[in-house]
This record gives sequence, C-alpha cells and structure tokens, in this order.
Amino acid sequence: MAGCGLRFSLLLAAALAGQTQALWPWPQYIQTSDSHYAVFPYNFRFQYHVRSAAQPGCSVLDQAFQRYRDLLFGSVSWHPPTPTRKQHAPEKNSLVVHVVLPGCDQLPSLESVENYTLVINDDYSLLRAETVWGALRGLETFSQLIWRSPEGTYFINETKIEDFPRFPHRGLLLDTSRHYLPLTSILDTLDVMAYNKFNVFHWHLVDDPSFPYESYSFPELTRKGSYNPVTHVYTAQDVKEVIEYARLRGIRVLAEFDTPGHTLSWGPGFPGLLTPCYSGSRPSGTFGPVNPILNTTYEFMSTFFLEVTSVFPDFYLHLGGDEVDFTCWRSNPDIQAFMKKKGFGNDFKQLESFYIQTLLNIVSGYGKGYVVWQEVFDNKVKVPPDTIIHVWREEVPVNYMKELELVTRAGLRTLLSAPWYLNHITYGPDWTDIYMVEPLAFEGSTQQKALVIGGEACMWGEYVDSTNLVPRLWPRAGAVAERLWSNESVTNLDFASKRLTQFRCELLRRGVQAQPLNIGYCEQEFE
Ligand code: CP6
Repeated sequence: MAGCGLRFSLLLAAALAGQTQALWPWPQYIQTSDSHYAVFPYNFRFQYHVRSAAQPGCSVLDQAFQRYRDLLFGSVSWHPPTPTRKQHAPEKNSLVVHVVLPGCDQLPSLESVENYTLVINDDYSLLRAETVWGALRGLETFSQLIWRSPEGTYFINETKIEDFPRFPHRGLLLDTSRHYLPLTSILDTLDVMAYNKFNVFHWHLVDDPSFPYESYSFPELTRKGSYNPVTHVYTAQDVKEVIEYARLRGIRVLAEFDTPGHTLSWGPGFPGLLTPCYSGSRPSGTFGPVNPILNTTYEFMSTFFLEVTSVFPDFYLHLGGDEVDFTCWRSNPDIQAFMKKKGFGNDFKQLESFYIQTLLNIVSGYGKGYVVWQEVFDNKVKVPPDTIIHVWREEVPVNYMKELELVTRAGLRTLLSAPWYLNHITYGPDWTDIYMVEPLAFEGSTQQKALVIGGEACMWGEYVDSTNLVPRLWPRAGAVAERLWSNESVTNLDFASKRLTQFRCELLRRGVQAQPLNIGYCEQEFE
C-alpha cells in the first residue's frame, strides 16, 4: 500500500477541483484524467461482451441495465436536444459488460466475488467482472461517473478503476417489529443500499411489540401477534418479493428470529411458549423469555425454524440471543427446580446456554449457518466454530474493540455494529464518528483480523417508521458503507465530506429524501 498515499492525494486534489465526479464509496484504485467523452442518451446502450458468460436474458443484468438507464437519463422517452454549440468531445455510445462466470439465476452469498474493473478510454469502455454481483457494483460506479454540463450534455471522463470490497459482509438492519414498515419502504431501502454497495439486508422481523411475519406453520402467531393481521403483516408473497428484489441488486436477506428474549409477541399465538413470571408463589399473569425447560418449546422451534429455513434461502439465519432478562426465569418455581436438576446452581447463563445450544443444534440440523448477538459468546455458550458473533454493545462487558479481540482470539468470525446505531441522533454532523471507526483497530494477529467479516449499520425501530426512515438512514448509513467497502487508508474527512455532500445531492436527484449533512444546497432539490 506504499503508493496509496500519493495516488490518493493526487486524486483528492483532482476531486476537489471538480474534475472528478464524486464517488461513494471510494474505489480501491482509480486513475482519471481531464479528457472526457460525451454520452448521448438516445445513442447510449449497455451491451454484453461477445465472450461474456452473461448474455441477454440474464435477469440480474438485463434489469440492472434498465434501472441504470432510467436513473441516468430518466425513464420517459428521450428527445435529442438541438446542440447549441458544436460538441467537441468524442462520443461514447456504449458500455460493454463482460462477466466471466455464469450465475444470473443464483443468489448472492457471503462468498460472492464483487470485484470489477471499469475502463473508459479512447479505445473502449468496458466493465469486466468475475460475477454478475461484481458487474452490479461496477454499474453503480459507472452511473456515478457520468456528469451533466450546465447545457444538459452528459459526459464521462477517461477513467480506470479496479475495485473490490474490503469486507464481504456490509449490512443494514431494519426493525419491522417496533413499527411496521410498509413493503415499499423496504424495497426503496434496498435500492439505496445498492447505491451504497451494501450487500446484506438484516431483517429484524419480529420482537416484543409485534409479530408481522406471516407463518404458515403457526398462523396464530401472526393473527394474534401482529399489530393488525390484515394490514401490518408480511405475507409469504411479500417475503418472496423482498428476497427477489434484493437478489436483483446483489443483496442477501439475513432474517432474524430473535429468541429466547424479545419474544413477547410470540406468546398469544402459541400459549405455553413463554415463561410465566411469578409474584411470590403465584403466577403474576405476565410472561418472560421463551420457556427453556419444556419439550414442547423445542418441538415448536423445530417446526418453526424448518419453515424459516425454507422461506429464507440465504445460508445464514440470525438467531438473536441478546438481552435475556433473567428476572422472570428466576421467579418461576418450575424453572428453579429444573436448574437444580441440571446442576446449574443459581447461574442463569447456563440455562440460557442450554436453550441456545439446543436451538443451534436444531438449526444446524437443517444445514444452515447462523449469526448470534454477542451475549451468546459473552455467556460462554459452546458454539460450533463456524458461528458468527455480532458485536453490538459499546462498552459492556468490555469495550467493543476488546470484544472483537476476544471473539477473534476464540477463533470465531465476527460482525461489528456497536458504533453504528443510526437510530441514535445528535445535533450536528454525526456521521463523522460513524465514519472514523476502524474495525480492525484491536490487538490481534493477522489471522484474527481476517475473522472480521464486516459489519452492519442498525436502524432500530422504537422511534422510526416510514415517515422518518429515509432521512434518518441516508446519507448517514453511507458512512458505514464506505468504511466497509473502501481501503482502510480512505479516512480524510474533508474529502469524505465533499463527496458525501455531493452523493446526498445525487440521492435527491434519484428521488431519495436524504437529509442534509450541513449548510448548503443542491442543484436538484425538491424534485
Ligand atoms: N432490540 C433488540 C433492540 C436492541 C437489541 N436487540 C438494542 C438495544 C439497545 C441499543 C441498540 C439496540 N432495540 N432486539 C440489541 C441487539 Cl443501544
């Protein structure tokens, strides 16, 4: 990386002089020049290279070509302008796309290769990628390179980009339990995720307040657990639509069904599932976490997760395991007796471990991998070595950097979210703290650092619904997106600030109500 600093500062100067279009996230390697080409919408087309493994009929790329054409030039039929001045720049009338491996009908995965090379020069304009997923990333970059002169002519500069993600898991969590998010909010979010090169939608589907997931094995869960079983549910068709919409954008859907805590909404639809809390010697009428001492609980979980396994095709499921409150378990005499029988003493972490271990066995029996919140590791649950530990706590029991050190020292893979809570807002430019996090700034070997597979921005839903989701997400989530995609040397705040401000204006132009970063204006406001 010795040459990186110099290359970077030269580009910085060029970008600030307004010669380079603002790219977000910043690519790994880029070389540009002042010479540019005109792009005429009525002439321009995306083309498959003759030797590309993907050809017309490839759903992922055919549809991406259409989307990017619409984004760039508008979807209304385009009339050639009468040029007021003679156009001196040579013309580029196509982008040739060459994909090496077939796979248009597959799903993206943690192992997907997203590398691409984009070359725009006198001889050709070529996007080359190993996979369709890499081609999607390259198309997004291509769309960010095109700029428009005040007269309305489109241009693209001579450019060479070689790009790849720093981390393979770049996620965004939406919580659809605290507030129901309409399907359109989710789909719109997937679009903007793709603009930011995010590749995992972590769907925190259900939680204490509501159960909007429509279960076909246990329809009562939805009927009794959703805010409204007609209007506030995700039907099987909705879920299919989300998964396909995400796939077409190279985004995985990581479904979370959080247990044994955060499950109050499951109770009414499956009586007996939750632990009855006691007040003195009598049930108080309130309920706690899933009851871990009953066979019926595990029978239920077997059936429920068999369904979930077939509905969500990603290899991974998120099984939660966070914030289990022991008060209710402690109050219940049956649980106390079970603890005694098992020799757990007074250590409820062992009971929690018993539950989680049994659940993990069920789910791994279905051939799935899993992600769990960090408490599962903190509470010393014996987990299979391929478990992914999701770090979310900032300071407790240890600082999150220390937690990454401990998890990776145990040889487990990990995801970082602790510094990336987008639902937390403060006055002022609060994206910079998010941006300046260095995920590998912990004590550890190279092997340990390689176990950090990425991270996720989280939008918990207590104070967020479809009215404020978009401006709260964008462009702030972009700070996480760049941290997870770009080279670790990309940390200059002035450079980031200029590009993110411009990217936010581009989001407005694309119809995303992204909030301002600071004082200023965009050319295309309020469209
Ligand atoms: N809901 C669930 C939440 C949180 C978690 N799990 C949460 C709590 C505190 C903060 C951030 C998130 N709202 N189910 C923890 C992963 Cl600061």
